[in-house]
Amino acid sequence: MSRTIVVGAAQLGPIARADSREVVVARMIALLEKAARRGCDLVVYPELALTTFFPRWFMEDQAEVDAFFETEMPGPATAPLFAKVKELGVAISFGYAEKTVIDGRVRRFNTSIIVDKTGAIVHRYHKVHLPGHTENEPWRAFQHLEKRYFEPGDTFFAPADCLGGKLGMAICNDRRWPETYREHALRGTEMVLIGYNTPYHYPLAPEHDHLQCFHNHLAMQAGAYANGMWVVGVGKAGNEENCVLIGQSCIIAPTGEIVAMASTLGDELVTHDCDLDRCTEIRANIFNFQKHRRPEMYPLLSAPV
Ligand code: CDT
Repeated sequence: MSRTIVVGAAQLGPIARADSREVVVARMIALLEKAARRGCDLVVYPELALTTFFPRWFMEDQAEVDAFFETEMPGPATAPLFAKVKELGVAISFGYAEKTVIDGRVRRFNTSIIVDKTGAIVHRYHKVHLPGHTENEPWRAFQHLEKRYFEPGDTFFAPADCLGGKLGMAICNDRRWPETYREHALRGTEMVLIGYNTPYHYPLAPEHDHLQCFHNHLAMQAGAYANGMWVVGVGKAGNEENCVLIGQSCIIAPTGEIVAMASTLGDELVTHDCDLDRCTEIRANIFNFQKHRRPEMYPLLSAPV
């Protein structure tokens, strides 16, 4: 039986702070309809896909912050997206700010989900590596307050059974960490879906600004190759509220090759037929973990620093 799934990387252009969820969902649905016409089984959208990237602003009023969070999924604004998934029979993955209550405590996560072809949420991931800072740092051209608005994720880098394969997620900064991919691979993940919001300008080391696109692909291609799995990296791109975000959303084969890539900084869909059995090309050979991996020689890899 073929284990090829047709994947669409659905890059989103900028989302203004004033844009409503309804406006964004309509854009996502337009991409989903295009993906269905191209025969896609799965469409992947960026991190925090429903709103502007709000951690770039320092806010002290929790009500103002909470306006960017979803308390139910699907909610009134996202229900049409789930309905379209069901109507078209195309699975999706997207990120959003999640506010939830667990054991009587309010929790806020930078979340990503996989919704299967029936419109059911089959996998949920809470971002593990939260970049940025917690306090206002006015010297920056823009803030990056993920550490203020979210708590660190409590979900492992693990896959769910979906579309006949093992699909997992990571979110933006996670993609820079080799551990993300290796942990996924050790748990059997065959395809990692990664949404991102990455500015060209990195206030802590502006001398690296020109390397942002290079580092984006470098990390994801290395992760794909060294672990023999598909990687789908999808950005929010373009000039969003005077913060320019990189694009180059892409699909990467288990060999580390980019097989499809967006060429604009706007809403754009790129697709590829992804054969999940191609993971074996790497996993049965150069990175055969059972044969060649030496975990007893890497004890510090999971030890706290
Ligand atoms: N969203 C996100 O994680 N962005 C970071 C920006 C750099 S850290 C301030 C990233 O790793 O792309």
